[in-house]
Amino acid sequence: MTIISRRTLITSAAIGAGSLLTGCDALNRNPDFQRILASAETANFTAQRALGDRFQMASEYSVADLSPTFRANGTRDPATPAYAASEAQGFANWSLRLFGLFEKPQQFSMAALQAMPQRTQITRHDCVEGWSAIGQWTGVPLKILLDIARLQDRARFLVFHCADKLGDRPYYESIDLVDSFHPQTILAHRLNGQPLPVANGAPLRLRVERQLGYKHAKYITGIEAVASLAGIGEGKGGYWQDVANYAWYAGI
Ligand SMILES: Nc1nc2c(c(=O)[nH]1)N[C@H]1C(S)=C(S)[C@@H](COP(=O)(O)O)O[C@H]1N2
Ligand SMILES: [Mo]
Repeated sequence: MTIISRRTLITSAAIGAGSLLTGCDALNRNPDFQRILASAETANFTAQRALGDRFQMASEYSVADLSPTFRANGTRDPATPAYAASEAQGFANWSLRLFGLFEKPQQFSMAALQAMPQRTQITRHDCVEGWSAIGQWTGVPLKILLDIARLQDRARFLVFHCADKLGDRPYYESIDLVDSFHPQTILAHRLNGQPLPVANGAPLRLRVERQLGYKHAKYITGIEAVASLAGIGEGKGGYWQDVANYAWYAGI
């Protein structure tokens, strides 16, 4: 659904980015910026908020605000033979594959991801089931990986493929390029200063801080760049969208 023109989008994004976003100059200089705007145009968020708002930062908290324990939800252990074998090795053999519409598809080991620049952020996680928790996450900003792999011109969404299945269906999620390049969107491998627990998505999970809990894919094995979500799962962009009609855009 598009209720505003491309010109309005670009203008409001430039205003939003210019006035609100830390690192906005970097985004404006980013060669992907036009693609980012185009992906937002197809997103079903325009009725809820202006594009400029989407570039704002989520609130960050202090160590004193941390929840005593960070609850786990959904899959707490993928428990497949392959996952168990990797867990037994401390996930030393885990690899993250970037495939689909990339100029230079990539495969990263956990060691390679951990050697990259990291971001640590204390944020509040909001689950639609009615609970919240504040946790400290450390990981590599997704933008760093996208700058290495380079999106092809047609890419509009990133699909996160996960190691767990609910019943016979693999969990998956997707985001547009506004969230993909957002400074707080990271692939986290640490929670509260410790290696990410299995229950919370070890060894690698998405933090996409302007979105509800179910968008934060755990146990990530691959990131696929696509032009459309139509060919993935049943085409609604995520596990819960396909099975229970959850909204694809879950901005908070
Ligand atoms: N792979 C995978 N990712 C997932 C889920 C899941 O079941 N499998 N559940 C989602 C939901 S509904 C929430 S609220 C969060 C829970 O993250 P947590 O277990 O760290 O609390 O993960 C999300 N990501
Ligand atoms: Mo959730």
